[in-house]
Amino acid sequence: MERRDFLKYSAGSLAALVVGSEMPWLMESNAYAAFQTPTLNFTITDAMKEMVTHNPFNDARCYFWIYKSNTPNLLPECPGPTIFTTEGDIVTITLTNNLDEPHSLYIPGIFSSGPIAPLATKTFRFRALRAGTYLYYDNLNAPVNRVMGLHGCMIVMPRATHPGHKFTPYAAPSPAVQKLFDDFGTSAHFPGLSWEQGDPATDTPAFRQYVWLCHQASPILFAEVGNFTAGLDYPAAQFANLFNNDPYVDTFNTGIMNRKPHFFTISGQSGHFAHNNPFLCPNNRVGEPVIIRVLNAGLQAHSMHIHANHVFTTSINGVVQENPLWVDTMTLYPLDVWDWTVPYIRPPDIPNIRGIGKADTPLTSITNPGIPGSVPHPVWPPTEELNTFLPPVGTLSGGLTGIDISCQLSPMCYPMHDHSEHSQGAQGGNYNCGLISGINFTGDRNTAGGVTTFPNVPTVHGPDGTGPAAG
Ligand SMILES: [Cu+2]
Repeated sequence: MERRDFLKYSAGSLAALVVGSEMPWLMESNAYAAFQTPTLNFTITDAMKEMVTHNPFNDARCYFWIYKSNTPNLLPECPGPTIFTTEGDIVTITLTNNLDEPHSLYIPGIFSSGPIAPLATKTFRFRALRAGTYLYYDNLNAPVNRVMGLHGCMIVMPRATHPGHKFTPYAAPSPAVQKLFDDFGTSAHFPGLSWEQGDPATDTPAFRQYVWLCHQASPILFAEVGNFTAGLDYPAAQFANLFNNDPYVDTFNTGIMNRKPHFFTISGQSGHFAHNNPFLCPNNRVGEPVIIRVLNAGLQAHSMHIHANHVFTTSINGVVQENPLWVDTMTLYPLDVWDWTVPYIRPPDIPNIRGIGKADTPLTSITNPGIPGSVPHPVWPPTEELNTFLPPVGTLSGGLTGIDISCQLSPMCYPMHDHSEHSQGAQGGNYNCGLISGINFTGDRNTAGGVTTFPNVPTVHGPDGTGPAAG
């Protein structure tokens, strides 16, 4: 089989397809690179993907099976594209199987293609029955086909509105969930915008939402599956056992690597490429609540710990919660699907030089003494970070180039990481190579100076055009 593509890094699987009726809730949001398409047209095929380095010098590749959208301009990725549709819409989908064994597309509670034979093409229609978050995947030879990469996220937005109430992600929200969304932007503890509200003045989209689709990838086992006898399914029990239990081998002395996952991804990216990616990692101000759709397409659990804000778990596996848990850590089992609603309240543990949790006191910047414009200011809104550079502006790298290596501490970045520590080092690498993302705070829309104006930020750039000029 010699048709495998090499996947190009495409800004982190933000690629989204909008299918069905017009959806102004999405179209007015410039945060999503969404392609409107009347029908879905997927080819089930294979691909090689660069996993963590994104450079040609020490690349780290993995073989995948993927749902490749045939929509022009949409780069193929693993996971498959995020599908947006609206409750009640009828979706037409054409599936072509380019692999050597039967494959399928399955959406729990909504659609099942059944087996599609090698080189066959079939067209189906289904109705997006119920608003919510869905994992779509190949349910044949479970869990092999899904874990090999044949999966993606589908979001069904509700059509119904509830007069006198604000918009939620659900057609029939529980009273508690409805109250939560009604409170955004109107109650003392959630000042700012409601979820459905945008603000062009601050480039804030309405209906802010993100997808964290977790997955684990084993380059050794996936290659073994790809090279397995054509027309035969790789034994599923053997796959699951090797994926989770293959014993440790001394890679350094043997040159052999074991068949456990080496890469742990959120929406196809890990480490820096997941954590500092504006399409995966929310960048918002206090007062701009967001939804994060959290899914697990893999075969290992992740204990997702989010910093800065506790989040409301408004839906678990399709069930809108009567009493949404307010959590900072929650275990995501294989095939789990949640909605996390992040209130984007002011983080309670803002450090200043008096310690964490101390009352704000106007303070003189001690990190950049002598910097013009460095004036006394509190730590919130985070103008402190915008005006703080570590090391201080003007610090030159030693000897050769003399580049200014100061780095601006903005935005305020809080991690979401996995307390199941196996996912945090990839290939024995450092902590930030694994399954990690986060949420960023770029200001506080309820505080003067926290919305758009940061008068203390130096705007002059250095001679190389990339860093701030000294002084
Ligand atoms: Cu933690």
